[in-house]
Amino acid sequence: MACPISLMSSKRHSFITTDCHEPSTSNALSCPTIDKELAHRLSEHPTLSFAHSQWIWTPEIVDGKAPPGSRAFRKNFIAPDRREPAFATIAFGADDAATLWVNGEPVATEIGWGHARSFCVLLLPHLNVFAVNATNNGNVNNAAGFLFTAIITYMDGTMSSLVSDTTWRGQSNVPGGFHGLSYDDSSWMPVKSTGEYATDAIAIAGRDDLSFAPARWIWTGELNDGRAPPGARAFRLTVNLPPKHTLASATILVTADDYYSFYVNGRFVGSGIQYMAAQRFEVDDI
Ligand SMILES: [Ca+2]
Repeated sequence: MACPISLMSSKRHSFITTDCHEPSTSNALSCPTIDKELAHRLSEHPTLSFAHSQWIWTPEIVDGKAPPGSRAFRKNFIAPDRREPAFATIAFGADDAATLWVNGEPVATEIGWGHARSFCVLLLPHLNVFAVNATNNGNVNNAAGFLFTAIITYMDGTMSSLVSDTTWRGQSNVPGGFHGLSYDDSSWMPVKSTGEYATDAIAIAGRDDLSFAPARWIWTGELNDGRAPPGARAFRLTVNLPPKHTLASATILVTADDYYSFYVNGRFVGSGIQYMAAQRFEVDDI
């Protein structure tokens, strides 16, 4: 699917986004290039996956659990073999939320990790800095992690991958200006990896206005510290349209821990059995 591209700034390190709605089953994003010669050299588009990414957090994490709060992470990327980076295709997620900057420019905030979007960012010729403010929610120690994958495309048309691993550095607070290109992180500690558990199962979509970013996990009032008795529960939402509006169709993303059946106006729409793989439904004639 060809995506219209919008260039947010003419600066070399500007952030580029695509406007199109790609199917959530696709994890290939047609990255833009402002260099026509590079466009001719590219024989394929980067395909993102978390398969080789590791969940990382500051060393305070024990048995996969860390105190609630925000932590800063950085990765200084220097291109190998004197190759000149052109752009990066990036996806990331966090337990529970993260904001990414590249070379001091904000890219996006992702909440959760079940459904990651992909982003394209133009890179600098030499050093490029990826900086993250990741937050673990809650009141007590609980599961925490940051997950990142990127394909770096070089001006010669070659590509390499960059993932979250123990070469990243972390800090147990978030210093002012930590996302800047010139910030000195040499005193920061290497992060701790909690493994690759289930990372390759996470879907990465093209940039899509329909995402779980503004959504919250919900359950009945029985929920206590994220846990609830086993069993089926029913949920309903009534949508009241503004005056003079009629409804024609709906595009829906849905998932559940552990499984669900979904209905619209009494009609069965679909079901899912795995909370890390959301379903997308198009419902017409409603
Ligand atoms: Ca958490």
